[in-house]
Amino acid sequence: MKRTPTAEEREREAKKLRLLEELEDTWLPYLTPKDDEFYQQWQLKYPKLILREASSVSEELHKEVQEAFLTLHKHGCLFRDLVRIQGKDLLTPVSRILIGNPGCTYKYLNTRLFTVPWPVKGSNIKYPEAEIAAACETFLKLNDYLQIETIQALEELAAKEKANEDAVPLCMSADFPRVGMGSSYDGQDEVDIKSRAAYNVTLLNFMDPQKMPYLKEEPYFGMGKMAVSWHHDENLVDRSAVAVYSYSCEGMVCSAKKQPCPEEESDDDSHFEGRDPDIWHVGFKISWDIETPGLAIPLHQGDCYFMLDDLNATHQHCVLAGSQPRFSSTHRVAEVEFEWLRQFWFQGNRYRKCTDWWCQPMAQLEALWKKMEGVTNAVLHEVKREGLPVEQRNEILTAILASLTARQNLRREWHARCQSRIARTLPADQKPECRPYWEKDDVSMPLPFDLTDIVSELRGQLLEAKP
Ligand code: DGR
Ligand code: NI
Repeated sequence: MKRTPTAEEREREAKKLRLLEELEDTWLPYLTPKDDEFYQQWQLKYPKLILREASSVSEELHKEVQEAFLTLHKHGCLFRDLVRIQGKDLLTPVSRILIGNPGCTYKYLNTRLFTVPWPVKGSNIKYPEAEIAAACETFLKLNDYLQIETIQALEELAAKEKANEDAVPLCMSADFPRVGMGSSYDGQDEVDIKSRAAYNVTLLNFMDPQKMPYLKEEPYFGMGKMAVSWHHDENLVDRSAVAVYSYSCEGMVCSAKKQPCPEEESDDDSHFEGRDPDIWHVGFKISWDIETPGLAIPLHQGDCYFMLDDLNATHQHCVLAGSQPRFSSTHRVAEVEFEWLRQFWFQGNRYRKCTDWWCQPMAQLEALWKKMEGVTNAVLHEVKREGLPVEQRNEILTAILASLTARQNLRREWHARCQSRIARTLPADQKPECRPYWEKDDVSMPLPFDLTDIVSELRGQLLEAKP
């Protein structure tokens, strides 16, 4: 079932189309390290994007992390997600797993992932396999390392910004003590830096391009095949950083492909080579900007990049596929939110493979939810009670109608998501389960799953009562 796009979504889509129209059939310019202006543009327009090449990370950590990726892959812990983008159900070409603090979740593209817990101090997590336990511990170790690197990078950025601020001519600021202008002395900066680097989850990604022949072409710059289209990361703590460890399995690239083609060389724009399609890259652009060139940053085995401060809000990024398989570990400060039960069961039984951590919390949550059904039922009885003053009845009716309507809409949307054609193609252990769900004749449930009749009855009562 198709959801009607919101006004905001329609406007965004129209704006995107206008941008694409403006381009007609020319590409926008983008830069790679082969271009002379590359580093200058990076420093000028993308200063909050940081790259730490593989050589800056210890060989031991590389080895451990890369083994951990392969272990999780071997145990079948990564899954393609059945996400929902602008009302469409899509299976991502990238497989993923979320690892992080026990009880944490991360929602992206309308899909909430639940952490396979990593063994934080004081926890006592059980794993079905010693190898999976070791892998989770490794990603916690990588998390600690990337957190330290992020704090250092944020401190350098703050120092750089401070230096720029101090370079502002004194006449513009002499009368004003510098308070509330970013350069405070109360240690708030330090607190902000720490909290914006306090990664609580990592979202692991994997894709083998040779097994994914239908990748989209990058539409604005002609950067080639994308594993992940242009986007902002969602549901992160405001201005928090994202740190990425990139593990592309290089070293098997066919060198015969590297012969230049003579005809193409004689072309007018032969000086513009573009990015190497065998190498994985991360692409960056400024949102709604077609003046500033985009960047394609090559990512070799073990390279790390960091998105600091508001970079994720002001810029979009995409992942450009190379020719070899690639893993990445993307460390984030996920926001805490709700909406868990349906999200969890929608993902079938995939979590069982790596952890049983969520069994008990989900059972508990479902029991509480069931109590809530009982309470909803009690409220509906109260509205019908004889002798209830009209004002009071209307007050209750108005208060519950909105939430019951929302509840009904969400139930319908999730029921449809579970029934989608693409959902039916998934293997048994990943098949979406619509839960909670119950049939009309289920005597253990006080109210029906489908609230359509109840909602329209309440609407009628409210109209009736209004003069
Ligand atoms: O280098 C990488 O593998 C980058 C991965 C990446 O950009 N992930 N982004 C997300 O997972 C994402 C997508 C949409 C909304 N929120 C997060
Ligand atoms: Ni992203």
